[in-house]
Amino acid sequence: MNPTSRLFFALSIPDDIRQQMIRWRAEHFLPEAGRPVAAASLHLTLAFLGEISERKCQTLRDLASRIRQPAFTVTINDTGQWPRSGIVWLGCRQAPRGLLQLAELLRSQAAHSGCHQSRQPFHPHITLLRGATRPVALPAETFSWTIPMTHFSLYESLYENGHTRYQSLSSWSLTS
Ligand code: 3AM
Repeated sequence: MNPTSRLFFALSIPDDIRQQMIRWRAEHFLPEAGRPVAAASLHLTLAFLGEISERKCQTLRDLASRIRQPAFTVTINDTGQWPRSGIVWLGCRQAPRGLLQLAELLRSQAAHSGCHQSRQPFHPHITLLRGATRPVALPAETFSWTIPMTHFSLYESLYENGHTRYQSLSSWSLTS
């Protein structure tokens, strides 16, 4: 790892569901709607940590490893756009309590360790398109993906050859 790294905690999405999501996106959005996020990069962010030192990262890893929380199921059945941030997303009409609790805990541990946390309320989402600053016609929610979340992960955001990719550094189990 570099002396500082751009890190975030997130839930990973199983490969078969990521493939279904990008198929749905290709069927419902014109290419000019925005820049598609690569299938391998689809994830649900829990807490963004920013550019942090190895030491701070180790502190946050230690705290993450002590989290004892039951696994939960996320149903992805909603879509929307935030034109100001240029994001088209997939999300859930009703976020499960376990997801909100996990994000809240990771975000408060991050804040206590000096990682600035947005004041915006946490809105769990999977970013599908970026650069979507013009309003797009949102298709009807003809999908419902049910995902059992059995672990959460720490990711590094790497910018290489003009592309961002996310690399999973560690994962921790949610108890079943
Ligand atoms: O793909 P999503 O939106 O879930 O938007 C960035 C991405 O989340 C978010 O962290 C994830 C990995 O890059 N992110 C980037 N900069 C951010 C910031 N300054 C941020 N979230 C909050 N504040």
